[in-house]
Amino acid sequence: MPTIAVVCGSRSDLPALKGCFDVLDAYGISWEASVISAHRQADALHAYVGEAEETGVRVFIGAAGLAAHLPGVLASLTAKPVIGIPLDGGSLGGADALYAVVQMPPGVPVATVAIGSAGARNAGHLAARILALSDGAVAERVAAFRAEQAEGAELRVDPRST
Ligand code: RP5
Repeated sequence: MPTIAVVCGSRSDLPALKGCFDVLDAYGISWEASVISAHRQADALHAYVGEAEETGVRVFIGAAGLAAHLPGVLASLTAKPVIGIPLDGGSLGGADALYAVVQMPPGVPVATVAIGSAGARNAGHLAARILALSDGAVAERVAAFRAEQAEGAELRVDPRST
């Protein structure tokens, strides 16, 4: 039973999501990824969300490019948290997808992360933080990651040695 359902609109989106999968794996969080287009496979998307909820999915991550309605449609179909990743496959560099994902009407929230692979990694981190609210083991891993990250940020570079 996966804890996180990642849904993207096309197989062409999968490479941009690798960082999301890597982050979830690093936290030891179970996930499954599905390619289901909100525009091309609306009925299948509706059915999938119902099945995912029945199997215990706790957070949905939706990723799409162009007129990226997938995360918003996920949020219309579930009361679980939805994280949206705008992807940058189109001629507008992802601004089109960003606007589509972030500009949700009141009452249908999508927690929108950055465009592309940086956003994909943050979707994994944000999902972990949501789970950490009720899962002590995940909370410990989130804390450990933050500590490691802070250590890295403390590195000082001597300008004379560069
Ligand atoms: C969106 O259209 C997908 O999420 C993808 O980012 C974009 C292009 O899809 P393909 O034409 O590559 O299937 O729905």
